[in-house]
Amino acid sequence: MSGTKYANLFEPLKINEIELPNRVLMAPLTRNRSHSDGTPKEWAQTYYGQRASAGLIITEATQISEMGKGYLDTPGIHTEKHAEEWAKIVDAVHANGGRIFLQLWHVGRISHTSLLPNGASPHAPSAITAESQTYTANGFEPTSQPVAMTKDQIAETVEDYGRAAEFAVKAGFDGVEVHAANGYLLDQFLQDGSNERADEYGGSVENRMRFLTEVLDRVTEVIPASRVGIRLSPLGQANDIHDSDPENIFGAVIDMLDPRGLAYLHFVEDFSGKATDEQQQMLERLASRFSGAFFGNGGYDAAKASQRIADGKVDAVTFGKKFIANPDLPERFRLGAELNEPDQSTFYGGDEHGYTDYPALDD
Ligand code: 8OZ
Repeated sequence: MSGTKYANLFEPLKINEIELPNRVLMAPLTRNRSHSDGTPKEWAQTYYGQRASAGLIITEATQISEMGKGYLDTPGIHTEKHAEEWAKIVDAVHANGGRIFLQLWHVGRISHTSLLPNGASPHAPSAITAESQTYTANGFEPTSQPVAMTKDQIAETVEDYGRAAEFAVKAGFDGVEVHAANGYLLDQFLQDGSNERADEYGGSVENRMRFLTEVLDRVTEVIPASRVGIRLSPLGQANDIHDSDPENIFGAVIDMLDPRGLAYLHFVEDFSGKATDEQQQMLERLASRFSGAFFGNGGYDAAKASQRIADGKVDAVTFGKKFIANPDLPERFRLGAELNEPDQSTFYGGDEHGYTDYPALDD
C-alpha cells in the first residue's frame, strides 16, 4: 500500500484461532474511572470503542474479587452487574470491528484497608508489607500490612479467578489476560522477596509457581487456553517486588506456560526506561523459551516496534500512553502522522477530559 510506513506493523498476526489485523496493540491501562462498586461507567464504552482499531485491546486491570481491589474506582468482574456493563463495552468494540481481552487482576498486598470489605487487611503470600503506595479516597497512602493467606483462602482465590473467567465469558470477551506482573498477587507468590512461605506455596520454584499454575488450570477450565494470555514483568520494577534469582523463577514459569498453548506471553520489558543491557538480554533469553506469540511493552515507538518485529524479537507490541492520547494510533503509525501528547494529570481518575476527548486524525 503506498504511503504505508512500518509495513510489518500491519501484517496480520494469527494467535491460535484469533486473527489480529495489525500488531499495534493497546496495553492494559488503569484509569480509575469506574463506580466505587467496580461497575464500569457508560463512558468506558466510548473510550474503548474509540480504540477498536488496535490489533487487540487488553482492558485495564480488573479485580476478580472484593479482596482483589487495591486502588480507588478500578473496575471489577465479580458480579452480574459488572458483567452486564462490560458486555456493553465489548459490544462497542466489536461494533467498531475490534477485539478485546479482559485483564484479570488481584492486587494482593498492594492495597489499603479502606478499600477492602469491612476494613480487611490485604491478602499476600507472607505478612510482609510492600514499600509502596496506593491511591485511596484520601489520595496516595502507604500500602497496609498484609496477612499471609491460609490455604483455604488460596483455594477460594483460585475459585474467584474461575468465577471471574465465567463472567468474562458472559460479557462476551474474546479472551482474558492473567495479570501476573508488576508486583501484584500472582507475582508476589512467584518472587522470593515477598514469598517466605514454608508450605507447598513457598520455597522451591515449583512451590512458588503452584498458585499461578492452579489459577491457570482453573481459568482454562472456563476459557480455552488458546484465548488466555499472561503478563509477566521479570525485571520486577514496580511495587517493591524482587527476587534473588529472577531468571531461575521466570525461566521455570515460562517452561510451565509453554506447553499450555496459551494465546500469548506479554512482558513488561521496561517500565521506567532504566533497564540495563544485561537485563534486556535476560528478557530476550526468557522470551526465547516461549514458542507462542510474544508481546513486548515499554518504551516503544513505531520505529522500534517495526525493527523488533523484523528482528524476530517480538510478534506485536502493546502501547500504553500513546494509546491513551491517540485513539487511532495504528492509523497514525501507518501514515507517519504526528501523535497527540498524553496529559499525565488525567491518567488516573477524573472525567471525560483526558479520557474520551483525545481527537482522532479525522475528527
Ligand atoms: C498504574 C496505576 C495503578 C495500577 C499495573 C495495574 O501496574 C497496574 C497499575 C498501573 O499493572
